[in-house]
Parts: sequence; structure tokens; C-alpha cells
Amino acid sequence: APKAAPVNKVSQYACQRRTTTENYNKIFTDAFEVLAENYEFNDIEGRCLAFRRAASVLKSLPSAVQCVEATQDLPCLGEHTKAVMKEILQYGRSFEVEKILSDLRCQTLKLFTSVFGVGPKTAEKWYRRGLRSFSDVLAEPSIHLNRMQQSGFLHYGDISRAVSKAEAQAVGNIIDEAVHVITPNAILALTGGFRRGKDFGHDVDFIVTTPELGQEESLLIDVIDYLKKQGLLLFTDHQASTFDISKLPSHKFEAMDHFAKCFLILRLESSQVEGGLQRSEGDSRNWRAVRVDLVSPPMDRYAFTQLGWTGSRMFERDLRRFARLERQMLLDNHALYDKTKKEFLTATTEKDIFDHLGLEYIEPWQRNA
Ligand code: 8DG
Ligand code: MN
Ligand code: MN
Repeated sequence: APKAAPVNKVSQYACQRRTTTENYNKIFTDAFEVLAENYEFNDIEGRCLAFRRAASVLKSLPSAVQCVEATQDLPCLGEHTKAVMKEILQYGRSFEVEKILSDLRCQTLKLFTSVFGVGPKTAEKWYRRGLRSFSDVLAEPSIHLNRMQQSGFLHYGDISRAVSKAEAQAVGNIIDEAVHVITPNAILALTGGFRRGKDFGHDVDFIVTTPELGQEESLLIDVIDYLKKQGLLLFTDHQASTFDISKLPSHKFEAMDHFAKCFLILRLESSQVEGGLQRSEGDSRNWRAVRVDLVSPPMDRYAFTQLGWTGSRMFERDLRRFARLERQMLLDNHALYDKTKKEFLTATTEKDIFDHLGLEYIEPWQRNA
């Protein structure tokens, strides 16, 4: 009898899978995302994560799943996810997903959380007060919008439209100039979704730092000042560094880091973008608002920050989970700690971190888990 082909088992960890932006199973993963978000709105974290994990596994496959039997050897796919897939394979759609999409509460929470600065908690609060639309919210005198939310509403149209690669490139040029006028030898690197090779993003993410330790401390403030003077800043939220190396390893190796960072809304002129801005019909403005995130770690933390900010969120989550469960190590955006040896492991490149973890190197464009 012919020998069975060696089975290349798909890992349950996203950091052991190569996931490009090419998704052959979008009909399934879009449905899973609707279900996951619905569980998130209803505070059922376990099920939310289960559907996000299932979607992530399907995204890593080299072709479309044609029948449920083909998912037999895949990890992270439970009864519920398989039932949804079966429905989609049979009818081209999932009735459970359609029910959620037609649900007023879900629609409203989705609408409210699409505003910059509005999270699920605020959205829920507004919904409970009987508010159903932006005009409801804006007309309600008892509601106080914070600065971020005010900007979110003010620039809603622009911010909710995806940022193109050409626009991200133009933003990069602006940040590059600002950073290097202030510190000629500063280091600027693209991170986030655009580093993973995505064609569109909800924002543009950068790491900025200096070769000399400590010099990075004032860098972001100076960059913000410089951009402000040029009239390019529509919104700024600067968070000073709370990073304290002596407090590592922290008990909660959390998703958020303690480096200096800023969340910006930048004014991007059409003339700065190669090929100009993509405008919707009837819009004659020659500029658009773009969300930009900058993070500024000390140089000796660069590799950890780059690995942490490149994403995707599922890739990050599983890197940490893998480190903890398979290697007894703690990983976050600041450091990698070996609990067995009771020591920190140093890294100057992302590759160093993969090596410490005993993982094959995964390129940024293969981290779209
Ligand atoms: P997108 O913007 O194209 O939608 O995708 P993305 O680039 O992958 O998402 P993102 O929301 O911009 O986040 C990029 C990475 O930044 C993500 O892996 C999580 C990471 N990140 C941290 N800390 C923080 C933080 O404090 N705030 C934010 N906004 N992101 C952070 O590691
Ligand atoms: Mn991003
Ligand atoms: Mn971001």
C-alpha cells in the first residue's frame, strides 16, 4: 500500500503558522468575526476568543475549505464553528450571522464603537440610555464627550475610511522629516499592519527612537511640537513613558506597554500623496485626516517593541501564550524573561527573540494571523 503522505499539522499557535494577507477563507472568517464581536459586546470572552482563534487558523490555510470534513485535523475549530461553516457551505450564508447583523443593539454598538475614542463600555452606556444614532448622542445634553471622542466625531468620515499604502507612505515622509529635523540620527521604522504588507489600514504605526539611550525621552514631545507648528496636527494624545526596568518582569505581562507614545490625527494634503487622495464623489477637499500612532522605546528595547507593535493582535497573543505555556518564559513589549533560569534574555533583533523562544522566524508579512 502507498505510504500516507506526511501530515504537516497546523499548529494551535499563530506564531507557528505563516499567515499572509491572502485569505482564501474570507466567507468563513468574516462570519466568525461577526460572531466574535457579538460575544465581545455581550462580555462572553471565551466564545469571542474561540471564534477569533478559529478565524485565525482558517486565514493561514493555502486554499479555501471546500467541505467540513477537510477541517478534521485543524486545531481551534469546535462544534459551533463547524456548524457555522456547514451552513455557509450549504446555503452560502449563516443564519446565525444574519440574525446578529439585523439586531438593532448589535448594529448600534458597532456604530458607536466605530468612533475614535469610543469603546464597548461607552457604547453600551449610550445604548442603554436609548441612544441609537450619532445625532441622538450629539443632541443629548447630559453626555460629555472627551477630547478624543470629540475629534472622533469631527473627523468621523475621514477616520472611518481606510488609509491606502500611498497615504501611509506620505505620512511616513512627514514623520521622517519631523523626526530628523529634531534628531538627525533618530531611527524611524514602520510597524503595525502596513509593516505586515497590508494594502489598507485603519491608521499608520511607527516606532521612533534614538541610538543614545535616554535621548528618546523628549523626542515625541518635540515631534508633536514641530508638526503642530506646521499646522498638521488635528488631534494629539501624548502619553509619557511609565517604563521602569526595575519593575520587570511585571506580574501582568499585558498587551499595553509603558513606553512613551502618542495617538495622533494628522492632516494629510493631497499634494503630498503620490497619485493624490482618493476622494468620494462630491468631496472637493484637498486634504484628509489620518490616524497615526507613534511609540518611542529606549533603543535597548527596540526589538521587543518592534515585535509587539507589528502585530497582528492574534499573533502577539499567541507569541505570549506560547512563551508562557511551552517555554516557561514571559514575553511582552519590553522584555523576555526566562522563569526557569530566572533571567532576562537580551535581543537586538526580532530574530533573537524567535531564537530564544525556539521558534522558526516568521517574517512580518507572514504575521497576519
Ligand atoms: P490596522 O491599523 O491596519 O487596522 O491594523 P494593525 O496595525 O494591526 O492594528 P493597530 O490597532 O494599529 O495595532 C498595531 C499593534 O500595536 C498591535 O499589534 C497592538 C500594538 N499595540 C501595543 N500596545 C499598544 C497600545 O498601547 N496602543 C495601541 N493602539 N496599540 C498597541 O503593543
Ligand atoms: Mn495600525
Ligand atoms: Mn495603531
